Amino acid sequence: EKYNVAVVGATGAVGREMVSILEERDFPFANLRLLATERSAGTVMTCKGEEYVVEVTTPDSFEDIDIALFSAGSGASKKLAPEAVKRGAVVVDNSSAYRMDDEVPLVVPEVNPEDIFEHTGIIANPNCSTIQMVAALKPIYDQVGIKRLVISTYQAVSGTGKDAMDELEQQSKAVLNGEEANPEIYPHQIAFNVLPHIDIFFDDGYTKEEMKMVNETQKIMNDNNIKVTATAARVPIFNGHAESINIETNDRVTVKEAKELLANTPGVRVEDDPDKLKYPLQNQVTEIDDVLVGRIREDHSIDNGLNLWVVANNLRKGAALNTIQIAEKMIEEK
Ligand code: A2P
Ligand code: 11C
Repeated sequence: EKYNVAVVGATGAVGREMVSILEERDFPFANLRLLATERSAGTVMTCKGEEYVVEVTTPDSFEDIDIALFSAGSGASKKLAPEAVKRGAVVVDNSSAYRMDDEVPLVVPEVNPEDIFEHTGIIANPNCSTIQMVAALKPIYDQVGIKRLVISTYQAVSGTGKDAMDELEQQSKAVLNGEEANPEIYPHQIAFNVLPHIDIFFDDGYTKEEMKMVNETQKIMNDNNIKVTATAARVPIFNGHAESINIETNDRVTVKEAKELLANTPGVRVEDDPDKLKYPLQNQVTEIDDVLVGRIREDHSIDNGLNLWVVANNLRKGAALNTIQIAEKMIEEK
């Protein structure tokens, strides 16, 4: 069977990856509609050897569409996803608009694939930093249980979008030339700097990005007893998120056991050989779809604890790839 597929936000940092991944994985589409705003309408993009002209997104864009992949920000999803559903499409949404909605499954196919089939029109794709974390945690959770997580993230500017990638490039050149950096997308200079600030601040001092890691993790793992606390930082890297994850488990897991569990998990690759200076690196994941895990150590400060360094391509596993894997699972069972 073939499906009519729309990509909303096709010209964005994630949307472009979606179009490449539909081609790479030979997604069974009959027709493909690439959608954005008037800013990029008319842009020609290719997929599986065919050229497609990007169109302005309107409610009628979803006539005859079976699957609509959204990555155009939560404003666009709030406005347009219901229009797509009304016209019979299933929406897989990469924005934060619907993630915590009780009606909407929030899915990482390696963790909770069964939730896909509970959808009522919309399936949400989690935040990038949550996806790579839960993919690595799932085998440990299943084996020994997880009580508490303490996370620090080191997130690339591609998470913000293509304008932020341009800003990092321009500022880096400017600073090296002894010129002013002129922040526009971020509130401070991002080149040669680290900003402990991603998304908006709440009254209690946490950012929305940090709270996504708390709430989304509990929802995906279907366990509100997991305690989670996070600090999310933006680093001057174009693509690839890293995170330090401290895990307090219910029962002890040794380094050897943890390595074996992770090595046998689809979608995860262990990169951990300190003797050979081998550990996950952000500049490694441009061409790698797996979630890389290394620096696996027992936390000697508590009875049952583990430390991990986890790296993944935030535009692919963190966004476009996970979205398409959800769509693949959904149609696979039919
Ligand atoms: P456009 O290129 O026309 O601005 P990024 O996250 O890299 O900034 O990309 C955002 C993507 O979402 C772009 O493809 C952008 O289109 C698209 N987009 C933004 N707002 C809307 C909207 N209201 N409706 C449809 N697409 C949108
Ligand atoms: C970032 N995690 O790196 C964000 C990007 O909730 O989908 C994705 C925001 C979201 O800035």
